[in-house]
Amino acid sequence: MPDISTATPRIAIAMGSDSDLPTMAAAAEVCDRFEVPYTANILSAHRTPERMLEFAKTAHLKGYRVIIAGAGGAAHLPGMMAALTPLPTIGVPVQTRHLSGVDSLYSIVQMPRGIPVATVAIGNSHNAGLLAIQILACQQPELLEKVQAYRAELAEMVEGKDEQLSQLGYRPYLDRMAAK
Ligand code: RP5
Repeated sequence: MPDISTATPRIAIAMGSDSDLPTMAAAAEVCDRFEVPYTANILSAHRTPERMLEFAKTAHLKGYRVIIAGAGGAAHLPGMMAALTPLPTIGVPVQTRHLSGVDSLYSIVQMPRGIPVATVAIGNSHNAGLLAIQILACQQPELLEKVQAYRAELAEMVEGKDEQLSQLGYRPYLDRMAAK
C-alpha cells in the first residue's frame, strides 16, 4: 500500500459535530480503501461559522478536489460550504432523533439554482465517499480501474448470495442471516 500520509489530501470530509462522526466514518473508510488522501474536520456552520468559511473558501487552493459535508437537523453545512467553494460538494444528511433525518435531507437537498449540493441518502456517507472517488477518477485512470474492480467485487458478492439462496432455500438462508 503506498504511503498516503504525506500526500496532498484531495477529499475534505467535513461534519457539523463529532456526533456526526459515526455516520461520516464510512466516507473515510472508502477513501482508505481506495488509498486516496483526505482530511476529516469538525466545522460547524452555526457554532464555528468563521472557521467553516475560511476552510471552504481556501479548500481549492490547498489542493482539495471534492468536499463531502455531513450535518443533521438544520444541516446548513453542506449548502454553506458549496456556496463558498468552486469545488463539487457532496452532502450527507445525518439521521436525527426527532425527525429521523428527513429534516437534514430536505435542508441539504433543497438548494437554490446555481449552487448545487450532490445529496446522498440519509446516513449514506459510504456513497458520498464513492462519489468523491469517482469524481477524482475522471482525471486518474488508475483510480477509474479501482472503481471498476470495486463494481466487479460487488457484482460477485451479489451473485454469490444468489447462488447460496438458490442452494439453501429462503428459510435456512434467513436463519443463517439471523445467526450472523
Ligand atoms: C448539527 O447539529 C450537526 O451536524 C449535528 O448533526 C447536529 C447535532 O449536533 P450536536 O448537538 O450533537 O453537537 O449542526
